[in-house]
Amino acid sequence: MIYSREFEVMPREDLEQLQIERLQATLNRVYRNVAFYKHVFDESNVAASEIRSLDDMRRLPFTSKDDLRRSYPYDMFAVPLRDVVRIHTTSGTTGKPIVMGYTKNDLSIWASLIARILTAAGITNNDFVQIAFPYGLTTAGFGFHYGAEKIGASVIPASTPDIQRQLLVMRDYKTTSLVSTPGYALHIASSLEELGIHPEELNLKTGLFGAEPWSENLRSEIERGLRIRAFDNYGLSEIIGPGVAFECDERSGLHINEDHFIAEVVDPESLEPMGPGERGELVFTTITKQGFPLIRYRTGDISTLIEEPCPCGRTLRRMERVSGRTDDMIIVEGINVFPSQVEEVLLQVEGTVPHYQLVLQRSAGIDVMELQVEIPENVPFGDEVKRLQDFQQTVKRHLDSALGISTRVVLLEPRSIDRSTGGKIRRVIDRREL
Ligand code: DLL
Repeated sequence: MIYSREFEVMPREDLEQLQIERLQATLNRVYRNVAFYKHVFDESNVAASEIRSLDDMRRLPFTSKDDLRRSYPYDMFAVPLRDVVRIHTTSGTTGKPIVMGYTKNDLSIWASLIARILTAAGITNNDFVQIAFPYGLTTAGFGFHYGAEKIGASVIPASTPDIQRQLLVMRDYKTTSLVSTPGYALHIASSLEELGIHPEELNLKTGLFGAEPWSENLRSEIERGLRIRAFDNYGLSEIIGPGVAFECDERSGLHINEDHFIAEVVDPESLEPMGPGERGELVFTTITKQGFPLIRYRTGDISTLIEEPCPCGRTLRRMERVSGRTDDMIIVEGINVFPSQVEEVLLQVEGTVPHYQLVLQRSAGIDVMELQVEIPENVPFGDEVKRLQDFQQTVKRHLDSALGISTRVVLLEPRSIDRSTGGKIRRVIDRREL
């Protein structure tokens, strides 16, 4: 099923024409309304009027996460604040998050993009859609909510991490579609037996999962455990939230909503465009957003574009599922964490040394992040047990509140973390099997 037939199966030539027209309008707007873009366009000697084809886009400067951090909170907004009707931010609370503003029109487009994703997975107004993402500053909960309402589904905003309540709601309210992270879906699947619920008692048919990397293996495991068909969807807060790309019934690559976002894949080092089928960093330009438009935004996500047409009939190009990151960002329970954030927090706690390692594990679908940190050389290990306990708890408290997830903190003897690779500590050991 196709929600926006007019755009999703538009002949490529028309789609590209539409993209270029929308791009030009966006470039003019950001040049006029966002000081950052006026400055960088002038500096790179490029005028919006000179960008007449998609190839010309290469002349435009990139936008990075750091540019957005520097614009905290509202400097990238391209409309007066009175036109902004919703604010969301990126996850992780250390330092300054990136703040996004949406106009009424942005929200309406966003809902229609989510409606596409749901429709492509076969979800209709006959479905009960249980949204198990948090409803709050981050984009997932509200993003999915309005899209599901738009197609007339019965929306269950079950924004609770409490797995038992989640499952009772699912069983008693006859949920047919689950929207969550893949990790959470696995967690639900593994809890069924424990709570004495048989998958047959549930009415679940479909799952829509995203916000973190996952694999075909994990897909099969979730499908078996919950007896559903599972679909991948991709997005990022800065570009809109969920709603950037989605799987259709073929489930071989994710269709990018190219009538709203222009996708490129570049070499993360040279920033030159990659050839067809080559892996590189995904870069997006928003071409309809009013509140928070972005030009050539570097996502840090690694993927490739699939040029072959999809048997489903959509002409929107596909991207392969995201296979990694160009930086060291990790996603734990749907929350984006940078080791540098952890380091920042550690350094704020008196007496810590920045010799640490993050070890990630997944048990019964739950991600566990353990921070292993060496105690300073001048505190003899084993001494002053109480002091060490206090220290451990202080580190944990700071970390939990800064990252928004619960971290296990383990203290180690000085110089006990492996430094065999050139004296350097590997900051992240990811033992989760995705
Ligand atoms: O995760 C938006 C979202 C919510 C997408 C719900 C899908 C479903 P952020 O918190 O800003 O936004 O995180 C964005 O998460 O750059 C990727 O690294 C990663 N990511 C998102 N979806 C996928 C996916 C939301 N399907 C970052 N596969 C992105 C792999 C994903 N990674």
